[in-house]
Amino acid sequence: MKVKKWIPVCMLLLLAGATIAQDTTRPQDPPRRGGGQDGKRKPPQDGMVKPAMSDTIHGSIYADNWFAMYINGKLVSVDSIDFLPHNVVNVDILPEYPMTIAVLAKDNADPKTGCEYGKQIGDGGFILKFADGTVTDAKWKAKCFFYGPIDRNTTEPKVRTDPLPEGWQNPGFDDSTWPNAVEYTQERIDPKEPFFQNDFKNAKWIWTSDLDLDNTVILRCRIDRAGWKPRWNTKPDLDVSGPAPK
Ligand SMILES: [Ca+2]
Ligand SMILES: [Ca+2]
Repeated sequence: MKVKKWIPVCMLLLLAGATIAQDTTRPQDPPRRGGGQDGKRKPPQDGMVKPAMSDTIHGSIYADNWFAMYINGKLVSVDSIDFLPHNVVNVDILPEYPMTIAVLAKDNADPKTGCEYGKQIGDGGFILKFADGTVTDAKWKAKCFFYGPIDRNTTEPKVRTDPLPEGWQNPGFDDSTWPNAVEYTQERIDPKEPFFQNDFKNAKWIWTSDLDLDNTVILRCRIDRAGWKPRWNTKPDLDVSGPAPK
């Protein structure tokens, strides 16, 4: 009976060994060349042209402390670490112009007090660069929706919270009356190590006018490319419009 029990265990171990062996021989991701296997573009099927990796651009984003980014109304990236350590998020983006970028960015702040670590006032900061030349700067729009502690009073802290406006992430949203973003120096933000390991050249640190007390902000920007047309003619059929973060 003991022998019978050992047979399945041995088989499992053999299978596990085979899986591990397969994993160790898995090839590295190929360089970004686009098209089908071996980097060769497949011929169109019935006139269909599909987007390839060679149509995508790289993007790097760093937020103090967290962000959710929408492009043309679709959620494309969420900071995978909400608090610490400060991290850089690198993403592939299939750009379509005009391209409206809308970012919900949050400093680490208690919703009831606006403070962190008990009674401390923390600061925010956001920077982004895409390989098409898109960078954060004072041309972006920025508005605060969670402010505090009011008057920097950390003894009896009070906050002001406004609901996020309907459709804030969509291209058609009217942000014409919003203030422009404020640029901050690298010294003022004091970014941590991952920032220096990524390419943010020409990008500026932005936030609203109060880096300390404006704790939740929306940052928006529209990138135009006159005459741009997609190389592909296929459109997604799936629905990825889910509930937006608050
Ligand atoms: Ca703060
Ligand atoms: Ca912070």
